[in-house]
Amino acid sequence: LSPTLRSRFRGCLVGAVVGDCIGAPFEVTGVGGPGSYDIVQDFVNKFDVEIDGPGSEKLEYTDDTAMARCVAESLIANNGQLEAKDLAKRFADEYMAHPRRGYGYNVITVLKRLGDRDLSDVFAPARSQFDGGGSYGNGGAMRVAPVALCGEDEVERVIQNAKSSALLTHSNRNGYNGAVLQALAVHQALHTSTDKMNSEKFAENLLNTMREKVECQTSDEGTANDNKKEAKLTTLMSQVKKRKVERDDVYCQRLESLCHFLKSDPPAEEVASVLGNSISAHNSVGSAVYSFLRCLNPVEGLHVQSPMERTILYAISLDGDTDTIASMAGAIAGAFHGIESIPEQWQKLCEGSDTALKQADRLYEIITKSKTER
Ligand code: R7I
Ligand code: MG
Ligand code: MG
Repeated sequence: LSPTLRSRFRGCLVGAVVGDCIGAPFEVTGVGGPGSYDIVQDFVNKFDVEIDGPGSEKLEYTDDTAMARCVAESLIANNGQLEAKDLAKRFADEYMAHPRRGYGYNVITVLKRLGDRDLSDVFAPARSQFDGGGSYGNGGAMRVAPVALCGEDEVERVIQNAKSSALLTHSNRNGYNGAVLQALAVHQALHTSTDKMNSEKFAENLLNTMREKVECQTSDEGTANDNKKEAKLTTLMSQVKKRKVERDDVYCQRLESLCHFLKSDPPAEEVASVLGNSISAHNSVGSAVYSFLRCLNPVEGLHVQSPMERTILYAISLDGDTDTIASMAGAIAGAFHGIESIPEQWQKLCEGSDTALKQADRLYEIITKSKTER
């Protein structure tokens, strides 16, 4: 039985929160190399014992959730529409109120400038990052799930809004296109019924959309020039070193590897090295999508109750940027499996699950209301 749309909305936002909260401690310590399932599993197994004990503390959320909340709150306040100015203000206010949530090292410069009341162009601060090249960190992708929930059945709208929401902090093509891919993955998961799921088709469909509607645009301004320069340099270097050349359509490249991996089922180390486990969007979003798809089926060495739990643990086990990869994977998986798939103990233990639940309901009401009015 497929979960209801409301359940999927809830699963998506709560899934993102639990991925962030459970993944966060490992962003600091690491898990000991990709595929170290035992460490993550031992950590989660302690939840049942500790939650009822005295003095049990919640697992705190990080910047991933703090910013996703702003996106959701802004969409709710604007009846499901993405309003860049409003969102910029919320990002800035949130950062000022709680600066110690583990924000990326460079994005804080942008967040401070977004708080400036005289700022006329809210996209300007992001553009001056990295000598004008813009950030390709995964911060645009990690917070984009609420945008996908408001996409209804319009893929174009998902793409446009994901891009705008990311551009407030990430003007590098790989930065905002990572947000687009993550939003498309959530959107597609949300609208795929469980009995019709075919992981290879799911991935191929994402690849086609990215190829036809997103990475095909060669006239893409922004950092196009920097990218060209960078590409030339990369080609030159690789000719010398005879290494792999990274293509311009890096997300299509990742999705091609992903499609191949769904057939070959490589060890976690290979997944982490090819799809990435770092703080850059092009080396993390693919891993989140893969975690969701791979974990629809059992993973040897990972003993869990459900595909949802498996997804979170698997994503964290890839090591590296654990909170963010698990949060993105959790949003996609939650949009597919629904809220019932997330253990209640996890929800209780993860700070901010309750707010995510409420925001999901508000967004669901806005979306269903606008549908019946049309
Ligand atoms: O992308 P961003 O919001 O960071 C998100 C990450 C998540 O893992 C969170 O959990 C949190 O830990 O941070 O923040 P940015 O500062 O824009 O980007 C993150 C990092 O990516 C930067 O500090 C850089 O190390 C790297 N980076 C770049 N490095 C070189 N050249 C991003 N863009 C570039 C670049 O163009
Ligand atoms: Mg974080
Ligand atoms: Mg992170």
